[in-house]
Amino acid sequence: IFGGLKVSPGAIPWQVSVQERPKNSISPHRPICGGVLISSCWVLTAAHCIDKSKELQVVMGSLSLDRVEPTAQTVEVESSIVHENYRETPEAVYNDIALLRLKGTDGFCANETQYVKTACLPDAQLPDGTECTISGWGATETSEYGSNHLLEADVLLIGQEKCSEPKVYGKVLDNSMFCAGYLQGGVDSCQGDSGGPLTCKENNTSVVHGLVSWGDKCGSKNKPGVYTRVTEFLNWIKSKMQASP
Ligand code: 4AZ
Repeated sequence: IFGGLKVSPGAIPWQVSVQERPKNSISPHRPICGGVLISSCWVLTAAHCIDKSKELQVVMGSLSLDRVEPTAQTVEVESSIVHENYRETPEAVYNDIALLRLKGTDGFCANETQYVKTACLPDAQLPDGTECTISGWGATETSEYGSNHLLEADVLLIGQEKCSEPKVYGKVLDNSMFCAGYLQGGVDSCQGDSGGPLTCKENNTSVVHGLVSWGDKCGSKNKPGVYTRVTEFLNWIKSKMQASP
């Protein structure tokens, strides 16, 4: 996160760290992406975070990545479901969404606490200019390797027309994504934040409208962050969650 502030304990309890290691290895898991807890056993993340050859785990309820906090819950990923139309081109990333099914017994995986809670799914898109919050452990203006402490920043939703202007991203955007941030630059998500939440408050409830997906560098003028548009995938999310035994 560029232009961010340290998150206070319990302020973003749906944020998870998605971590990988080679299958059947004894090496520690390595944080690769963010994710969003949407029910006890399901996490939303970006499709481009998923390497099917790796073992994944999810850490919830922790602000720090360099020590295991007493509030942390670590759960293995049982399976990952990548969107069928996920596609990367040199210009953009399309349908960048995946679901992680956590290991657990009869619908019980994450324990809800002050530090671990689910985010709500949206009903409908919000107007351009709405203020929302992004968070993650990704690269910052001072560290390309990311932050040990979870950071957050406020960003504004940018309309599709504005973000498709030639000086911004041009005609590569589709309805599976939207832009958020500031055209003057400075405040943005970055590498390592991918898959993490963009939430907006509706009636004092945080609703996940976006997942960190891509952008041209980070914090640059006329290059805002691009987020997976969760409202476009509500039927996909619900059908995959129902179909999974
Ligand atoms: C990345 O490389 C990435 N500024 C993620 C987000 C943004 C840029 C790059 C948005 O994963």
